[in-house]
Amino acid sequence: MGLSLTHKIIRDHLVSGEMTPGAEIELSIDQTLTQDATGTMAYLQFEAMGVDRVRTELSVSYVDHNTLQVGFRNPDDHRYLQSVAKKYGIVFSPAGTGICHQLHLEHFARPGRTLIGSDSHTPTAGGVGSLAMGAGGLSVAMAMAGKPYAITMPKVVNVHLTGELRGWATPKDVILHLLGLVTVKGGVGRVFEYTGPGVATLSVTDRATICNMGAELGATTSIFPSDERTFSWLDLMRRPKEFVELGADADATYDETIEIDLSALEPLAACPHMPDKVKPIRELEGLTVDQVCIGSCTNSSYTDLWSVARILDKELVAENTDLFIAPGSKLVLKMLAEADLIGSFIDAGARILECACGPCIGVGGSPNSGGISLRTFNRNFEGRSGTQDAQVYLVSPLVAARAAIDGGIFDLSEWGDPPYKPDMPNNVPSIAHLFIYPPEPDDAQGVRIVRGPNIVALEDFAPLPATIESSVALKVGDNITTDHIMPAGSTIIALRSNVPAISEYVFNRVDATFPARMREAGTGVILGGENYGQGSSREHAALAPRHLGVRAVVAKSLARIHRANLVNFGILPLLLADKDDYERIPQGARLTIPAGEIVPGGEIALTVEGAGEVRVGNDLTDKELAIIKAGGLLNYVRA
Ligand code: MIC
Ligand code: SF4
Repeated sequence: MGLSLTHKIIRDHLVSGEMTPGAEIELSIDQTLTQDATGTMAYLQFEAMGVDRVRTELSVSYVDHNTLQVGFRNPDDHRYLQSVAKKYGIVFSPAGTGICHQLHLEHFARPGRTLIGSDSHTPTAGGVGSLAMGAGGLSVAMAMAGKPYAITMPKVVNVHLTGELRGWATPKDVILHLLGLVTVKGGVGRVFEYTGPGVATLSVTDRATICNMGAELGATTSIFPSDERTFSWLDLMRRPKEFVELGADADATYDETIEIDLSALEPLAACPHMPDKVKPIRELEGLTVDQVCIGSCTNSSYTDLWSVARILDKELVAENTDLFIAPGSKLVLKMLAEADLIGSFIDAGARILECACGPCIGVGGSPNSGGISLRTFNRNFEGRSGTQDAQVYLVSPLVAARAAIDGGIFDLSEWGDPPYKPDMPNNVPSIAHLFIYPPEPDDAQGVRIVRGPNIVALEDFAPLPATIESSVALKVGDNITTDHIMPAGSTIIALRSNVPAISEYVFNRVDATFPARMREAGTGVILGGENYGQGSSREHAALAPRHLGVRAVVAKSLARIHRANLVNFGILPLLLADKDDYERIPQGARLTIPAGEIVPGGEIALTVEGAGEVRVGNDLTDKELAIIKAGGLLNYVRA
């Protein structure tokens, strides 16, 4: 029986377990990446492991999320990250060089390699056939220490592409279409593997856009085969020797199949406030737009911005609209400059931002009150832009550029022919000299780690008690994101290396009294709906609640990375055996959890004041339960 590409890469990296969907497997990890917002904590944890140098083939530390440097905090973090990279054998990408996923695709991602990154959009590297997954910082630290990465063996979905994109439809619309089809929780426990004749019509950056936003499906990852288009990309990126041809066997079998006819797609938008609230652009005709943002790890490649430059050429951004453009990397910026395309951005009145995440994570570029913002990004969660009542729509760069000139979505029939398909230039310049490579091990010995006052030491967590006497500190609904649990934005994200300080913002936009109430109660339990913890990989969404005393999350279902982060920090992830019981449990109810009775896969009865017994199960492995009992992964490893 033939194998899918996913199965082949997993087979080649399998350390333990069997390739049966649902089984726990451990994979050896070739590459890791971190970014500054999750990196400080990941490296503090790596330091605590006492390993003298990273054991991976390649580890890269990017600074891209928080580059505003309002006050000393971010620059202190950057200095810390740079010194850690130097000491432990990690490549360092300084602030402003670009967004981690775009840079990794250009410079380091390799077909057939495993990659984990402390950022949920790490699957972007699936565009070159790398099996790339988002993970919590502690999991990445473990991989840097040479430990395997544990996941649940996913189902593999064959996304069979036929036809070719036409008109204003772009790769962004492929993934938006899929999101509309399967929703933000439809990808949990699955890898989306793209096959079929339509694959050859997509470039590596097109493929990267699709893999990137596969994160919004809740998927373990997404992957494309490594073919001629991959070779052209690696060749242009001056890495032809890193090419290997890779794909599924002709008779590969899959757990599920989804057919997409690329020729039938039309431009789409994800409407406020969820990436799966997808509608055709034509249904938005008449929408006036206050702001347009072009960039982010989803759509900031040269080809994306080439199209934007063509649309903006000899045009002016509408008076009522603000246009931001953030190229994904300095390589993209340099190519645009060499092709003489930056001029059209300037003349059109665009605001050109640093090559960084910026507005995507609410670090600058927030919309006006109640503003309508069209963004080429991947997430439009309520409040994420930094403006609580803004209405954010996710669209392709083509639609975004057009709307910037028109001041909204108007007169679609007059849009004419789109400037698609752009090509890469024949000669791509290099920015390889901007990465800071670590010295040889002997020369790294004496490197001093720079710790400013914002770098706060890790705290020790107590083991799990046999009985948890607590109460429901907060009851939330379905699809709660990590942006709800631990918001970002320039003020809060600057506190990522300071857990006591950042904990004051847990659930800030849901219930600002949460931290104070937790401090008073000492411990607490969160009651969640479906897909609790979707979105980012930020482990602070587990770590900060743990700091405040959260000992368990009881939910209808949990998102993959967040569930892993809960385990890593010793919080029990419990699943309601009967989802209807959710209605019976009010916020504030006292409850008793007989934690000592929990066995992997088994059920226990919680005693809930006023509701009697409520049965909860779990999908923990023996090892995960042992980690939680120890009070978290660091304690477990130390023991
Ligand atoms: C995001 O897009 O939400 C982030 C910011 O990149 C996060 C990581 C973080 O919170 O630092 C992610 O996607 O994992
Ligand atoms: Fe950065 Fe946004 Fe991509 Fe997250 S989704 S890595 S914040 S650009």
